[in-house]
Amino acid sequence: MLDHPLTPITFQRLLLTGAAGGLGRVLRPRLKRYCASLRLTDIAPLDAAQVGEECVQMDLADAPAAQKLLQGVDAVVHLGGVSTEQTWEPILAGNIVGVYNLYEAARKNGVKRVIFASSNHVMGFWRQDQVVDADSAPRPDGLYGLSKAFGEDVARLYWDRFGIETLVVRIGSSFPEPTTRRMLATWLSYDDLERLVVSGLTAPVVGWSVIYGISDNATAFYDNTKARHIGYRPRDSADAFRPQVEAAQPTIDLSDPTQIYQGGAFVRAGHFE
Ligand code: NAI
Ligand code: 15L
Repeated sequence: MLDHPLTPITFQRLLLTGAAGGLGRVLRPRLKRYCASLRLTDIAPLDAAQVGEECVQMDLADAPAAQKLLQGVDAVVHLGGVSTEQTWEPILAGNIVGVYNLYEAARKNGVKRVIFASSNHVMGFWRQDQVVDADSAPRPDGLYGLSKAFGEDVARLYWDRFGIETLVVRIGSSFPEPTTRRMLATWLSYDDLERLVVSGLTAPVVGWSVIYGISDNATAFYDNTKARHIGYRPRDSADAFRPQVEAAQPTIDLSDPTQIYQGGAFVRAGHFE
């Protein structure tokens, strides 16, 4: 948690989807400081609502429930959905139908901005010796990455056609610490996650923009130059963890696709095996 919030309270009501998940639990107390009311939702049970919170347990694949969920919301931080490589059915429900329902509900309720938790796995089949930016072509590494690419396109359609702004955040690896060589490139600290989400919520003009969700990592294979207008300035870095990570993983096997491609283990994961 940042010592001081980045801005005074800005929003009347923010919606956080995926609030029972790993990053949802991280952002729940942090986002409260930026809004009068925080609406939390997940398909899984949520911890009881505290003062200034509302909890709604629902499936994003349920269109009428999504319609109700978005009522009276100023902006959405959309983390909900499947977050790993899985079979098609849950991905279809959470990440395809769910994201469509969310944007339809945003349109019908006049919600103007979404922070969409996309993933580095939209770009997973680029190699780790290539640097990609916001305009590089998507190369999903599985059904999960493909579903996030779909979500990014839904967001773009709703910007082009209806003026709903989205910051697409292709999150790298947001965990307490980087633990692998790959994570030295992809790591996003929780404090930088908060900085990034709040930058996206408060930037004057977002349109439809793509940013990679990473800390200030020396070996990043992502270039965020084209997202300068978001005003995100990471303050943490995976570099401080480099000695311990390299000691734990002294060599890299250049014949192993999971060590060559940006998507890491995801390039081999899932039902294709
Ligand atoms: P998580 O799996 O812990 O949380 C996702 C939440 O979404 C879960 O609580 C789950 O119950 C909920 N959910 C799943 N299907 C749903 C449905 N049909 N309706 C409503 N809720 C549903 O994942 P995590 O790590 O918290 O990630 C949050 C978001 O960020 C996800 O969208 C993930 O794809 C994305 N992301 C996370 C990264 C990370 O390093 N943690 C990296 C890249 C992307
Ligand atoms: C993701 O998209 C996942 O949601 C997360 O659990 C990590 O696996 C992350 O990517 C990663 O690539 O490290």
